Amino acid sequence: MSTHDPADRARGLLLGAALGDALGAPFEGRSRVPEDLLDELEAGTGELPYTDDTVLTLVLAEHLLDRGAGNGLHEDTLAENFALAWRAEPGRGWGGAVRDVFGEILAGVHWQRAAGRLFGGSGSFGNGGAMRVAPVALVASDVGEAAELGRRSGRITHTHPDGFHGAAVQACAAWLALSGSPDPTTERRRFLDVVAGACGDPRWFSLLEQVDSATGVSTPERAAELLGNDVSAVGSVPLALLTFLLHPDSPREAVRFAIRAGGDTDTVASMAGALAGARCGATALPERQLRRLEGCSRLYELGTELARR
Ligand code: F2R
Ligand code: MG
Ligand code: MG
Repeated sequence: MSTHDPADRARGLLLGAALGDALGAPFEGRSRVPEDLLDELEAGTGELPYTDDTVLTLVLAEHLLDRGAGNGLHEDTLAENFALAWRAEPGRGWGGAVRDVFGEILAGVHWQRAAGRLFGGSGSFGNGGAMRVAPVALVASDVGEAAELGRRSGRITHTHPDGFHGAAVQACAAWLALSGSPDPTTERRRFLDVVAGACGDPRWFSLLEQVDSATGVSTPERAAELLGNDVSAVGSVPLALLTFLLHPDSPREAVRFAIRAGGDTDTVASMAGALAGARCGATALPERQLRRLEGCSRLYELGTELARR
């Protein structure tokens, strides 16, 4: 159920993202995730550690808070902070190429050059820009600004258009989920059209059309067959948006659906969890799971502080 409390929504966005990441992480790379394994994880009592997705989401959220209202982001500082976070915690399950970018940044290479020369100069099309982008929705004043901040924060490591437009799409979806309009329960098509319009890239127009066509699916497996579930932005952001549109009023169901679709489970569940968490608020997240979530208090505080700004 949606909430009208902005602070609850902001906390829901950050905590939903982290919870999706932490619950999805044990299954990352599996083609299928049986329901009983997921039930077992949910019913457990141990800590739920997060991965690279949340490490970078935290860095971006802290950066936006430091910058203050209306000041957007500062790429050089953010690039350095991303790289320092990688160096501090190299065991968080990072993408293969992005580690090289961070290493080069710390060696003094400018982020534009380090990211731009990946893959023979085409840049990374991975979902790393999209997986960390949701906090920009907390400072953007409209969906257009969310798209712009999404593209700019994504380009720091992902210079391939698929990579940074993917970040813009997830940023727009997070902004709309926070704002509550268009309503994803009654205006799915309009929700996707606004995201596509704000992103403005023709490739994403057609990918979002495919999301619209997939809203009739009945299983996560079929959703993954139709939209993909891999580490590329085009193979994961559409699945995250579909997941949210199918379960807008239940962050728990959204996260479960994303994980059961297999593939890049931590990342798709994190992106879908951010969207459903933003709409429904932290109060709609399973309390038992939040108590087990690594970094829960810091994420809660950051949400509160960002909402205050
Ligand atoms: N890396 C992982 N998971 C695997 C290891 C986890 C294991 N449990 C462990 O603990 O070690 N997950 C994380 O990576 C994804 C985000 O990746 P990101 O940040 O986009 O990284 P990168 O390296 O830029 O891209 C990922 C891969 O995509 C392929 N690729 C990208 N652009 C390409 C291009 N232009 N041409 C060809 N291939 C390209 C490469 O294989 C990259 O390594 C998230 O899932 C996060 O959870
Ligand atoms: Mg990860
Ligand atoms: Mg992942």
